[in-house]
Amino acid sequence: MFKKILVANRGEIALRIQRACRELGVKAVMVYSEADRDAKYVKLAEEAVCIGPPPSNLSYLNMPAIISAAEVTDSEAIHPGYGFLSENADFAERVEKSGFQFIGPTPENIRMMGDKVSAKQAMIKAGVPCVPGSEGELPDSPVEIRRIAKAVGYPVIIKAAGGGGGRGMRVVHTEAALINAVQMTKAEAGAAFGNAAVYMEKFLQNPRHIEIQILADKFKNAVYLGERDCSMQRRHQKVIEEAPAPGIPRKLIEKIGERCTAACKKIGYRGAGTFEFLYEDGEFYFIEMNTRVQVEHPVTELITGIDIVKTQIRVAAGEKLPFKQGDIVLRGHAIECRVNAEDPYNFVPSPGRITLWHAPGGPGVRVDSHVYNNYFVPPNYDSMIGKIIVHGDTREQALARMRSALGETVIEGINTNIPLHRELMVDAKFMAGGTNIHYLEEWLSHHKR
Ligand code: MV4
Repeated sequence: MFKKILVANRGEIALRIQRACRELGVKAVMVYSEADRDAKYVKLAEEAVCIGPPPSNLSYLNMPAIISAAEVTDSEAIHPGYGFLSENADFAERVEKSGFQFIGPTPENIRMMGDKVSAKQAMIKAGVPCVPGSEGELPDSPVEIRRIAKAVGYPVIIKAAGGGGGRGMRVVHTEAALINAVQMTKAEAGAAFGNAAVYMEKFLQNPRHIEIQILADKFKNAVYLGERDCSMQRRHQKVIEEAPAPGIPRKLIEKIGERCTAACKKIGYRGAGTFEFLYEDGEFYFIEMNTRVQVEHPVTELITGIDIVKTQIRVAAGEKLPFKQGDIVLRGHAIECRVNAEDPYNFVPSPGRITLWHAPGGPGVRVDSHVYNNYFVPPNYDSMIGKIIVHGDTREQALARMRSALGETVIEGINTNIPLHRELMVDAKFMAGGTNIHYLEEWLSHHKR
C-alpha cells in the first residue's frame, strides 16, 4: 500500500478520498486553491499545499502545480476525484511519466473512452449492446450520410466523437435537415473539442439513464456492482440517483453486467469505471464510459457494502480485487439527493456564507459534504455542496428515510435545492418509480410557484 497520496480535487469528493485514506492508514496530501483555504479537509489535513488562485484553470486544472505538489510532499500516487483532470489522458500520462501512480485507468484506456467513436467500437467488439447507428465516424459524402440515416431510420442523433455528457449533439427528424445538421455539428465539434469527427445513432425518444458500476484490478479481474438509475436530471445535470433501478429485471442487469466485466478484461481496464446505458422498451444500449469515480458512487456503496474509493486506491497500489462476482450481494435500496447551492426552481447559483448548517442523521442516513456552520461557498466552482444518501430495506423505506432526512436539514444564508427534493420525494410518478430522462424538465415546466 502507498504511504502517501495526493488528492487532486476539492469539495465533498476531496473529503471522501481523505476519509478513505485514513481508513487505509495512508497519508493524504490535500491541494487547495486560494478560494478553498478554509475548507474542512484542508484544516484536517496532515499536509496541504496551495496550488494557485481561485479560477480552476490556475489551480485544480494546473497540471505542473499539482505534479510539483506531489514532488515536494513525496507523494506516491495522485487521486484525481471526478471532474477537473480526472478523465484527462494527458494528465494521467504526465503523472505516470513523473513517477507517480495515477489512481485510475491507463492513459490509453482514458483516451479510448474519451473518443466516443473509439469507445463505441471497442464496446461493439467486446459484445456490449450499443445504439444502432453509423459504423464509426461519419464519412464526408452527403450521399453516404443520407444512406446511413435511411438505414438507421429517423429520427437520428448526430454526436461529436470528442463530446459526451450531452455536449456536441443534434437530433435530426428529416432527410431535408440532415446534411446541414451534420455540418453544423462538425463545425461546433472542431471548435469545441479540436476534433470534428461525428457519428450517428438512432435517436431514442423516451429512455431511462441506467449505468453499471465496475471495479477492476491490474490482473484482469473485474466485477460489476449492479446498476444506478440516474434518469432524474435537468440539462445533463443529475439531481437524484438510486440503486437498484426500479422495475428492471435482475436477470437482464446480470447479463449486461457480465458484458461490461468481459469488456473490462478485454481492454485491460483497471480501477473504477461506469458504463452508461440508455434503457428503453426492455433493452440496454451503451452510450459512453466514464473512467473515474462518480458523484453518485455512494448509492452503490450502500447496497453492496463495498467501499469504491478504498478499492480504487487498493487496485492502483497493485493489490488484487478483494472479492469475486459471487461475493457481491445487493441489499435493499439507496437514494441520493444532490444538494446544490442554487435557487431550487430557476437554478441560478447561490454562493455565499452558510449561516446555519444542520445535517440530517439517523438510521440509514449518510451525508457526504465538506460544508460546516459558517462555511463560505465560493462562487468559482460547481454549485454542488454535498449529497444526502439514504438506505432502506425497500424503496419505500428509503423514500421515507429521505423525506425525514430532508425534513431535518437546515441550511441558511444561501439558497439550496432542498425544497425541490422535498417536492420530488412526494411526487406520485417518482414514488411509483421508473421515470425517464425527460421527466424532471417536464415536471418543472408545469410547476406552479
Ligand atoms: C442519446 C439520447 C437518445 N438517443 N442517444 C445525452 C448525454 C450523453 N451522455 C448522451 N445523451 C443522450 N444520448 C441516443 N441515441 C438521449 C440523450 C440524452 C440524455 C441521456 C442521458 C441522460 C440525460 C439525457 C438528456 C437528454 C438527452
